[in-house]
Amino acid sequence: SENSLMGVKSSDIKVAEGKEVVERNLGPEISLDDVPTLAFPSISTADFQFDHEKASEVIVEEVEKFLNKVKIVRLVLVDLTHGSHMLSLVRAKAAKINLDSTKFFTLVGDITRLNSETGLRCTVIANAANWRLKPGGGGVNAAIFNAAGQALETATRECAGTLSPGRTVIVPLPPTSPLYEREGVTHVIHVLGPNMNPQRPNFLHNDYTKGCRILREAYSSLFENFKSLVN
Ligand code: AR6
Repeated sequence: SENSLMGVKSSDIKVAEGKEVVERNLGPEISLDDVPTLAFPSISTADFQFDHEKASEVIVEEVEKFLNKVKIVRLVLVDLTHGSHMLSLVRAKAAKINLDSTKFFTLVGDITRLNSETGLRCTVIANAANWRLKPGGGGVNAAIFNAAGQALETATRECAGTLSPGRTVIVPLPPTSPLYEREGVTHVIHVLGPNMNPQRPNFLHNDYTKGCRILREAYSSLFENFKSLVN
Protein backbone atom coordinates (compact mmCIF):
# COMPACT_ATOMS: atom_id res chain seq x y z
CA SER A 1 0.00 0.00 0.00
CA GLU A 2 1.06 3.66 -0.11
CA ASN A 3 1.91 3.44 3.56
CA SER A 4 4.32 0.57 3.09
CA LEU A 5 7.88 0.70 1.92
CA MET A 6 9.25 -2.81 1.65
CA GLY A 7 7.17 -3.93 4.58
CA VAL A 8 8.06 -0.93 6.75
CA LYS A 9 5.10 1.22 7.75
CA SER A 10 5.47 5.00 7.65
CA SER A 11 4.69 5.10 11.38
CA ASP A 12 7.74 2.91 12.00
CA ILE A 13 9.94 5.19 9.95
CA LYS A 14 8.79 8.13 12.04
CA VAL A 15 9.72 6.32 15.25
CA ALA A 16 13.05 5.19 13.82
CA GLU A 17 13.98 8.73 12.84
CA GLY A 18 12.98 10.03 16.25
CA LYS A 19 14.98 7.31 17.92
CA GLU A 20 18.16 8.22 16.09
CA VAL A 21 17.98 11.90 16.90
CA VAL A 22 17.01 11.41 20.55
CA GLU A 23 19.84 8.94 21.04
CA ARG A 24 22.30 11.35 19.48
CA ASN A 25 21.13 14.12 21.81
CA LEU A 26 21.16 11.93 24.88
CA GLY A 27 24.62 10.51 24.38
CA PRO A 28 25.64 6.86 24.57
CA GLU A 29 24.99 6.38 28.29
CA ILE A 30 21.22 6.95 28.07
CA SER A 31 19.16 4.79 25.74
CA LEU A 32 15.87 5.78 24.20
CA ASP A 33 14.03 3.21 26.29
CA ASP A 34 14.89 5.32 29.33
CA VAL A 35 13.03 8.36 28.01
CA PRO A 36 9.68 8.43 29.82
CA THR A 37 6.97 8.21 27.19
CA LEU A 38 3.28 9.02 27.38
CA ALA A 39 0.95 7.67 24.70
CA PHE A 40 -2.44 9.36 24.46
CA PRO A 41 -5.52 9.20 22.24
CA SER A 42 -7.22 12.29 20.91
CA ILE A 43 -9.58 13.16 23.76
CA SER A 44 -13.27 13.89 22.97
CA THR A 45 -13.02 13.75 19.16
CA ALA A 46 -14.91 10.51 18.46
CA ASP A 47 -17.81 9.51 20.69
CA PHE A 48 -17.82 12.98 22.32
CA GLN A 49 -17.99 14.64 18.85
CA PHE A 50 -15.62 17.54 19.54
CA ASP A 51 -14.60 19.59 16.49
CA HIS A 52 -11.35 18.17 15.04
CA GLU A 53 -9.85 21.44 13.86
CA LYS A 54 -10.30 23.05 17.28
CA ALA A 55 -9.10 19.96 19.13
CA SER A 56 -5.93 19.71 17.03
CA GLU A 57 -5.10 23.32 17.86
CA VAL A 58 -5.51 22.65 21.58
CA ILE A 59 -3.33 19.53 21.44
CA VAL A 60 -0.45 21.19 19.64
CA GLU A 61 -0.50 24.26 21.89
CA GLU A 62 -0.64 22.25 25.11
CA VAL A 63 2.13 19.92 23.91
CA GLU A 64 4.31 22.92 23.05
CA LYS A 65 3.75 24.49 26.47
CA PHE A 66 4.63 21.27 28.22
CA LEU A 67 7.75 20.52 26.17
CA ASN A 68 9.05 24.01 26.94
CA LYS A 69 8.97 23.09 30.63
CA VAL A 70 9.96 19.44 30.66
CA LYS A 71 12.93 18.27 28.62
CA ILE A 72 13.57 14.54 28.62
CA VAL A 73 10.14 13.13 27.84
CA ARG A 74 8.21 11.97 24.80
CA LEU A 75 4.54 12.53 24.05
CA VAL A 76 2.92 10.35 21.41
CA LEU A 77 -0.54 10.92 19.93
CA VAL A 78 -2.01 7.58 18.86
CA ASP A 79 -4.91 6.65 16.60
CA LEU A 80 -6.06 3.43 14.98
CA THR A 81 -5.79 4.14 11.27
CA HIS A 82 -3.51 5.80 8.75
CA GLY A 83 -6.58 7.70 7.57
CA SER A 84 -7.03 9.40 10.96
CA HIS A 85 -8.16 12.97 10.41
CA MET A 86 -6.94 14.01 13.88
CA LEU A 87 -3.44 12.65 13.27
CA SER A 88 -3.05 14.53 10.00
CA LEU A 89 -4.36 17.80 11.44
CA VAL A 90 -2.04 17.54 14.42
CA ARG A 91 0.98 16.58 12.29
CA ALA A 92 0.42 19.60 10.05
CA LYS A 93 0.06 22.02 12.97
CA ALA A 94 3.05 20.57 14.82
CA ALA A 95 5.23 20.92 11.71
CA LYS A 96 4.10 24.51 11.24
CA ILE A 97 5.45 25.58 14.63
CA ASN A 98 8.50 23.28 14.36
CA LEU A 99 7.68 21.13 17.37
CA ASP A 100 10.61 18.81 18.12
CA SER A 101 9.60 15.58 16.34
CA THR A 102 11.76 13.45 18.62
CA LYS A 103 9.71 14.58 21.62
CA PHE A 104 6.30 14.70 20.03
CA PHE A 105 5.07 12.55 17.18
CA THR A 106 1.99 10.70 15.98
CA LEU A 107 1.72 6.95 15.75
CA VAL A 108 -0.79 4.64 14.07
CA GLY A 109 -1.67 1.68 16.23
CA ASP A 110 -3.77 0.27 19.04
CA ILE A 111 -2.81 2.07 22.25
CA THR A 112 -3.11 -1.24 24.14
CA ARG A 113 -0.52 -2.94 21.87
CA LEU A 114 2.15 -0.35 21.24
CA ASN A 115 5.12 -2.27 22.61
CA SER A 116 4.19 -5.61 21.06
CA GLU A 117 3.14 -4.23 17.67
CA THR A 118 5.29 -1.15 17.04
CA GLY A 119 8.16 -1.72 19.48
CA LEU A 120 7.53 1.63 21.14
CA ARG A 121 7.63 1.34 24.91
CA CYS A 122 5.19 3.72 26.58
CA THR A 123 5.12 3.29 30.33
CA VAL A 124 2.15 5.60 30.73
CA ILE A 125 -0.98 5.64 28.56
CA ALA A 126 -3.97 7.97 28.72
CA ASN A 127 -7.57 6.89 28.44
CA ALA A 128 -10.51 8.90 27.07
CA ALA A 129 -12.75 7.95 29.98
CA ASN A 130 -16.39 8.47 30.93
CA TRP A 131 -17.32 10.34 34.10
CA ARG A 132 -18.14 7.18 36.02
CA LEU A 133 -14.77 5.63 35.09
CA LYS A 134 -16.61 2.51 33.99
CA PRO A 135 -15.34 -0.09 31.51
CA GLY A 136 -17.14 -0.58 28.21
CA GLY A 137 -18.89 2.14 26.25
CA GLY A 138 -16.80 1.48 23.14
CA GLY A 139 -13.86 3.48 21.86
CA VAL A 140 -10.49 3.58 23.53
CA ASN A 141 -12.04 3.22 26.99
CA ALA A 142 -13.39 -0.24 26.21
CA ALA A 143 -10.11 -1.25 24.55
CA ILE A 144 -7.98 -0.21 27.56
CA PHE A 145 -10.27 -1.81 30.17
CA ASN A 146 -10.43 -5.02 28.09
CA ALA A 147 -6.68 -5.21 27.63
CA ALA A 148 -5.89 -4.42 31.26
CA GLY A 149 -8.29 -6.97 32.69
CA GLN A 150 -10.09 -6.86 36.03
CA ALA A 151 -6.99 -5.39 37.67
CA LEU A 152 -7.60 -1.96 36.15
CA GLU A 153 -11.24 -1.90 37.18
CA THR A 154 -10.32 -2.68 40.76
CA ALA A 155 -7.42 -0.23 40.87
CA THR A 156 -9.61 2.50 39.32
CA ARG A 157 -12.32 1.94 41.92
CA GLU A 158 -9.74 2.37 44.67
CA CYS A 159 -8.43 5.65 43.22
CA ALA A 160 -11.57 7.47 42.22
CA GLY A 161 -15.32 7.37 41.98
CA THR A 162 -16.14 9.94 39.32
CA LEU A 163 -14.40 12.58 37.23
CA SER A 164 -15.59 16.00 36.16
CA PRO A 165 -14.84 17.29 32.64
CA GLY A 166 -11.28 18.62 32.32
CA ARG A 167 -9.99 16.44 35.17
CA THR A 168 -7.67 13.45 35.12
CA VAL A 169 -6.70 10.69 37.54
CA ILE A 170 -3.61 8.46 37.70
CA VAL A 171 -4.21 4.76 38.27
CA PRO A 172 -1.20 2.49 38.87
CA LEU A 173 -1.53 -0.85 37.07
CA PRO A 174 -0.87 -3.95 39.13
CA PRO A 175 2.07 -5.93 37.64
CA THR A 176 -0.31 -8.86 37.15
CA SER A 177 -2.29 -6.90 34.56
CA PRO A 178 -1.73 -8.18 30.99
CA LEU A 179 -1.19 -4.58 29.90
CA TYR A 180 1.70 -4.31 32.38
CA GLU A 181 3.17 -7.74 31.62
CA ARG A 182 2.91 -7.64 27.84
CA GLU A 183 3.25 -3.94 27.08
CA GLY A 184 5.17 -2.53 30.03
CA VAL A 185 2.46 -0.03 30.93
CA THR A 186 2.80 0.93 34.60
CA HIS A 187 0.12 3.64 34.81
CA VAL A 188 -3.10 4.58 33.12
CA ILE A 189 -4.21 8.21 33.35
CA HIS A 190 -7.96 8.53 32.89
CA VAL A 191 -8.98 11.77 31.21
CA LEU A 192 -12.52 13.12 31.01
CA GLY A 193 -12.81 15.51 28.10
CA PRO A 194 -15.58 17.95 27.14
CA ASN A 195 -18.64 16.31 25.59
CA MET A 196 -20.41 17.66 22.49
CA ASN A 197 -22.62 14.59 22.04
CA PRO A 198 -26.24 15.27 23.15
CA GLN A 199 -26.64 11.57 24.05
CA ARG A 200 -23.91 11.70 26.72
CA PRO A 201 -23.75 13.38 30.18
CA ASN A 202 -22.54 17.00 30.57
CA PHE A 203 -23.44 17.89 26.98
CA LEU A 204 -22.04 21.35 26.20
CA HIS A 205 -24.64 22.45 23.60
CA ASN A 206 -21.97 23.41 21.08
CA ASP A 207 -20.40 25.91 23.50
CA TYR A 208 -16.85 25.83 22.16
CA THR A 209 -15.64 28.65 24.41
CA LYS A 210 -16.28 26.40 27.34
CA GLY A 211 -15.40 23.26 25.37
CA CYS A 212 -11.93 24.49 24.36
CA ARG A 213 -11.21 25.66 27.90
CA ILE A 214 -12.12 22.23 29.29
CA LEU A 215 -10.12 20.40 26.63
CA ARG A 216 -7.07 22.55 27.45
CA GLU A 217 -7.51 21.81 31.15
CA ALA A 218 -7.77 18.10 30.37
CA TYR A 219 -4.50 17.97 28.40
CA SER A 220 -2.64 20.22 30.80
CA SER A 221 -3.77 18.09 33.75
CA LEU A 222 -2.82 14.89 31.83
CA PHE A 223 0.68 16.18 31.08
CA GLU A 224 1.22 17.46 34.65
CA ASN A 225 0.17 14.10 36.03
CA PHE A 226 2.56 12.36 33.64
CA LYS A 227 5.32 14.71 34.85
CA SER A 228 4.59 13.80 38.47
CA LEU A 229 5.20 10.14 37.58
CA VAL A 230 8.45 10.92 35.80
CA ASN A 231 9.93 12.92 38.68
N1 AR6 B 1 -6.08 2.74 20.28
C1 AR6 B 1 -5.82 4.02 19.91
N2 AR6 B 1 -6.77 4.93 19.67
C2 AR6 B 1 -8.05 4.53 19.75
C3 AR6 B 1 -8.42 3.21 20.11
C4 AR6 B 1 -7.36 2.29 20.38
N3 AR6 B 1 -7.60 1.02 20.74
N4 AR6 B 1 -9.78 3.13 20.11
C5 AR6 B 1 -10.24 4.34 19.77
N5 AR6 B 1 -9.22 5.20 19.53
P1 AR6 B 1 -13.31 7.79 21.93
P2 AR6 B 1 -14.11 10.30 23.28
C6 AR6 B 1 -9.26 6.64 19.20
O1 AR6 B 1 -14.62 7.71 21.25
O2 AR6 B 1 -14.49 10.95 21.99
C7 AR6 B 1 -16.19 6.08 25.44
O3 AR6 B 1 -17.21 5.19 25.20
C8 AR6 B 1 -10.42 7.16 18.39
O4 AR6 B 1 -10.21 6.94 16.99
O5 AR6 B 1 -12.77 6.55 22.54
O6 AR6 B 1 -13.31 11.08 24.27
C9 AR6 B 1 -16.09 6.53 26.89
O7 AR6 B 1 -16.70 5.63 27.77
C10 AR6 B 1 -10.39 8.64 18.74
O8 AR6 B 1 -9.39 9.30 17.96
O9 AR6 B 1 -13.31 8.91 23.10
C11 AR6 B 1 -16.73 7.89 26.91
O10 AR6 B 1 -18.08 7.83 27.26
C12 AR6 B 1 -9.94 8.65 20.19
O11 AR6 B 1 -9.39 7.33 20.43
C13 AR6 B 1 -16.61 8.40 25.48
O12 AR6 B 1 -16.44 7.25 24.66
C14 AR6 B 1 -11.02 8.94 21.23
O13 AR6 B 1 -12.24 8.32 20.86
C15 AR6 B 1 -15.43 9.30 25.28
O14 AR6 B 1 -15.46 9.82 23.98
